[in-house]
Amino acid sequence: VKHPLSNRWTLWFTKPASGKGDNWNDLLKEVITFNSNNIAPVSELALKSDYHLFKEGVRPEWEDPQNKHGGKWSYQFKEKRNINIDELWLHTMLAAIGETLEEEEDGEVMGVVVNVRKAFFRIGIWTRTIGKSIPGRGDGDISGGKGRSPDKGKDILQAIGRRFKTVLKLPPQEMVEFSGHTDSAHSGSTRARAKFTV
Ligand code: M7G
Repeated sequence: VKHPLSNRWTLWFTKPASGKGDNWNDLLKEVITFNSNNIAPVSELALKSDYHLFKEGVRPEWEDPQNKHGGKWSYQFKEKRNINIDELWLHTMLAAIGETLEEEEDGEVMGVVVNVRKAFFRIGIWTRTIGKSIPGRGDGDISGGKGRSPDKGKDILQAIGRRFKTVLKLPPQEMVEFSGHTDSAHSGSTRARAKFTV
């Protein structure tokens, strides 16, 4: 059994001592233990299972206020036996956590998803926008809310798509597809028509 991480990791914090009387044991605190080893690897999940890793406060649903104007980049691996889905999913999660999929100011990436289906594994990256301004947000002309020009929204998404492709180690001729969640909801499936590809 290949686990996503080979060790459990704990982040510790040492509180600054306030005076001479402080003892080390009271200052040293466990902040969080990332116990990935207790999580079943994707390769062992039953068909129709998903994992969703999202920013705190965002539910992995189209309906969430922070997703409802957004979309996703996705890729389907149809040769299920020939790919190491555990490693691909780990690298996708690490790219999301390490924030290497976008520039800090973009604020597009909401989470990452893996779907286990009969004919394929699908990995997706959910974005806050589809590269257009969000009406009624009062955040200016475009999605980022920091004075992006209209074309910049789509450029940002395409840059995320290209980085996604690198994380998945896909050859140039393989395309990742972007689709809006609204289309996914209307078609009743994620297999909605792609808006663009890279
Ligand atoms: P999927 O798992 O994205 O793709 O959607 P699949 O068709 O390859 O399995 C499967 C179904 O799950 C959809 O048709 C919806 O019924 C339901 N579903 C999936 N998502 C992500 C959502 C969501 O965000 N909101 C709602 N309401 N249903 C969803």
